[in-house]
Order: sequence, then C-alpha cells, then structure tokens
Amino acid sequence: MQTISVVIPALNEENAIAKVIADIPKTVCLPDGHTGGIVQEIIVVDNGSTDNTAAVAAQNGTRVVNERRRGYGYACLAGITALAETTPDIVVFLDGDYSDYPTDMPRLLHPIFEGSAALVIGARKADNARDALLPQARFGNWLACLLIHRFFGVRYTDLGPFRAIRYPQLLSLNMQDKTFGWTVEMQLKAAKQSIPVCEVPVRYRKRIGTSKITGTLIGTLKAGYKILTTLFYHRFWA
Ligand SMILES: Nc1nc2c(ncn2[C@@H]2O[C@H](COP(=O)(O)OP(=O)(O)OP(=O)(O)O)[C@@H](O)[C@H]2O)c(=O)[nH]1
Ligand SMILES: [Mg+2]
Repeated sequence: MQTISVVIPALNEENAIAKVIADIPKTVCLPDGHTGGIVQEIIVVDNGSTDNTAAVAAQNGTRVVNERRRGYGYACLAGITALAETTPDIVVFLDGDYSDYPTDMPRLLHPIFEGSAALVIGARKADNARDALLPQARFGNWLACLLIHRFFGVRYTDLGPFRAIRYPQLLSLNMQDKTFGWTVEMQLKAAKQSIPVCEVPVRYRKRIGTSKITGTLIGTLKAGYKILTTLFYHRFWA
C-alpha cells in the first residue's frame, strides 16, 4: 500500500478549508476495490493568513506549516520541506478554496498506482469546470500548454492546481518558483526530465470566499506574466 501526503497552500481560506479537509478520502482504492493508498497526513501551509485559517485547519486535524512569505510557490515549497519528516510515496497538491473536488483524488492516483505515470495533472474539464474557470484563465492555460508543447514536446491541456506526483520525482524536479509559475514549472520540468505524465479530467467549481488571482485584473496579469517568463526562461536559459 502506498502512503500519500496532501499539501494544501492556503491564504485566508477560513470559510473553505474545513470543507476541503473533510472531503479528502482517508484511503484510496484501486479500480478493483482493493486499497491502493492511505492518506497519512494533510499539510495545510498557512501563507501568512490574517484570518483563522491556521486555527481551523489545526482543529480539523491537519498538520499546519507556517510560511509567512506570501506566494503560491513559497507555500508549496514549505510543504515540500515539511514532507522530509514523513517521506510519503505520493504527494497530492490541491487548493484550499474548495474549487477542487478532493473526492476526485482516486482519478488522479490510479495512473500512479498502475505505474503508467509519475505525475498526474487534474485537467479541469468535467461537469461544471467550464463555468467555474474564467475565460482569461482558460486562455492563459491554452497558451501556456501550447508553448509547453512547442518548447518541451509534451501535450497538456491545463495547469490545474490539483495534481499528484511520486515523491522521488517531486524531489528530482528541484522546484524553485515562489509564486504563480509553480504549476507550469512542475509540468515543464517533468517534460524536460522525461518523467511519465498524464492528465485526468477533474471537476472544478467556483471558489468559496473572494477571488485573489484569476478573478482580479492585476492577479491575472501578474500570473500570466510569470507563467510566460517561466516558460521562456526554462526554454532558453535554464
Ligand atoms: N493568491 C494567493 N493564493 C495563495 C497564496 N498562498 C497560498 N495561496 C492559496 O493558493 C490557492 C490558489 O489561490 P487562489 O487565490 O484560489 O487562485 P486562483 O484559483 O487562481 O484564483 P481565484 O480562486 O479566482 O482567487 C488557494 O488555496 C490560496 O489560498 C498567495 O500568496 N496568493
Ligand atoms: Mg482558486
């Protein structure tokens, strides 16, 4: 049986985080019904929240890691550092705003259990995902995935935050991005290192609480700029 750690970056998600935690399955079955993996820990990385995110996460039985430097990548990197204590077989990342459906975790994990992939991206396609993903986010994802294909030869259709990766491969990626380039960095480095990847369709819904990135003009521009510069940097300089 495989051990799974779940890492949730969270910034001011006091109204959402308990729901996210409650929906994470304790065990994940194989398609034949046998248990394939057990969720050994849930790490909520509190990214300097000014609300009760950390307290709510702790009350709900998770391990809370504090990373005061704001930034999606900073939060994920702090989560990776914390994993050194538990050394799971597989790491699952998901957002703390209840946009992802934690109950879709088996879909992400089956290709890893089967050995057909070491990185699985949850592509936000199923059911209501189209309504919840704003047009600017869809366009940005499309452009970034086109460039990944041109530059690194691997086809993706989404940069969704909900993803699973084998822990040794996660370490071998040597992730660096501190902000919005995090997801694209993971995907392009996996392509560069020829790590077997796949996508599975996952559901996606409107977040609980106020939008911080894709729902704001400044957030969208900053994220788009960072994603593009990350792509060009890794193609031409890294
Ligand atoms: N925006 C932002 N989110 C962070 C940060 N650190 C951790 N997070 C968490 O990262 C996840 C993704 O951020 P979101 O604000 O939901 O970004 P998004 O999904 O692109 O856009 P919206 O849901 O529309 O705000 C959430 O769980 C946040 O709480 C940070 O510094 N900035
Ligand atoms: Mg969100």
